[in-house]
Amino acid sequence: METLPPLPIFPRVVLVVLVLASPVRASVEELQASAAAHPNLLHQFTFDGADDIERRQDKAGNGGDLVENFTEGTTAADLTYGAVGWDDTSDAVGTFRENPGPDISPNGRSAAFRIPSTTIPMTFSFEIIFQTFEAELSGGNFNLAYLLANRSADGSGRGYFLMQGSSEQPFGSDGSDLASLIGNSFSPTNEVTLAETVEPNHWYYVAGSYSTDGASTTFTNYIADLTAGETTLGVLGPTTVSGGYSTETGPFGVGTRYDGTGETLNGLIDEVNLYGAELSQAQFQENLNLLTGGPAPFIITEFVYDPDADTATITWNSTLRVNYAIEESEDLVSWNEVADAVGEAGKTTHIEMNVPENRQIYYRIKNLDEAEE
Ligand SMILES: [Ca+2]
Ligand SMILES: [Ca+2]
Ligand SMILES: [Ca+2]
Repeated sequence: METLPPLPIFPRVVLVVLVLASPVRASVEELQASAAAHPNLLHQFTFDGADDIERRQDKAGNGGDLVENFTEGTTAADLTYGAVGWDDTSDAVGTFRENPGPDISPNGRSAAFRIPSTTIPMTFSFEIIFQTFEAELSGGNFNLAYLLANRSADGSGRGYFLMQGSSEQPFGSDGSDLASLIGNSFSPTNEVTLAETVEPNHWYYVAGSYSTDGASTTFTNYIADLTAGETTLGVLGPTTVSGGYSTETGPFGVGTRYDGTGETLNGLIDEVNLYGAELSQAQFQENLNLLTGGPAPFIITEFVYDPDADTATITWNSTLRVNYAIEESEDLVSWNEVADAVGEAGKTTHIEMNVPENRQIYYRIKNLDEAEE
C-alpha cells in the first residue's frame, strides 16, 4: 500500500477567481442563429444544403444567391461542396486556384463564387470563417486572393474587405498577408494588415466593420486563429483611409475578384455573414464565443511547492498575448508585484517563484489588460 508523504508546510495560496459567463454549447450553428437574428443581416452563406443550388443560397433570403465563377476551363469539379468545416454542424466549400501560377485570367485557372448583384450600404460589416491552403501566393503579378470584395464601376472605390496578399510594392512581393484595403489607392496607405503571415490549414474567424461617406472610410478589423485556440479577438484599427468601397449596385466576389477574372482563394470557406450596419467589437466577440465556448475562466489551475528548492510553480488559464502580473503578500493587504508574464497559446501559463523560507506568502495573478472596475 502506498503511503502518502506528510504534507510540507507550504505557503497558502489565494485563488483569485474571475468567472466569465461561457455558453455551454459552442458551434457554427450557434453563430448562424446569432447572425440570422440580427436585424441588419444582409446576406448569409452557410454552404449547407441538400444540393449545390441550396448550398449557394443566400440564407438571409435577400436575393444574394451565389453563382459559380470559373476561369480558363475550370468546372464545378474544381469546387468542393460539402467539405468539412470548422466543426461538424455545418459544411464548408472549397475554392480553387493554381499556386504558384498566374493569378488573373487569361491563363490563371481558378474556381470560386460571386454574388452577381448586390448593394453594400454606407455602414457595413462582415464576418467569415475560412482557411487558406497556401502560406504564400506566388507566381502572379499581384499574388492576391480576394475573400470578400467589390469595386465601383469606375474602378476608384475598392472594397477589398478581406484578401490574402498585400499592396506592398513591388506588387506581388508580399503574398503572405491577410489584409483589408479600402478606397481610391491600391497602396499600403489604404490598407490594414490583419496578419503578416497566415497559417495554412488553420481555420480563422475574421470580421470587420466599415463606415464610408465616399470621401473617406473608417474601419476596424478583428481576427482569431480558431485552430490555434484563440478565444479573444485581435483588434486592428480603427483606421481611416481616403475614398470608399463601392456602394453602387454591382457584383461582389466571395473567394475571388469582384469581376470574376481570378485572384482566387485556394482554400475553404465555412461561413460568410454580411451586415448592413457597423457591428461592435462586443458583438463580434460574442459571436466568436459562440464558436469557441468563450475564453477559459480566469483561474489558477495548479500550484506546486517544492520545499527542497523553495520554489512555487503557479499555473493559470491565460489568454494569448494578455499581460499578467504575479503579486505576493504576507498580510493580504499590501501586495507587491514580483513577476510578470504574457499569456501563451494553449491557455495555460506557468511561472516559477522563489519562496522565502519560514514565511507565509500569498500569491495572486492580475490581468493587467482588463480595465479595473
Ligand atoms: Ca458552413
Ligand atoms: Ca507578409
Ligand atoms: Ca505585409
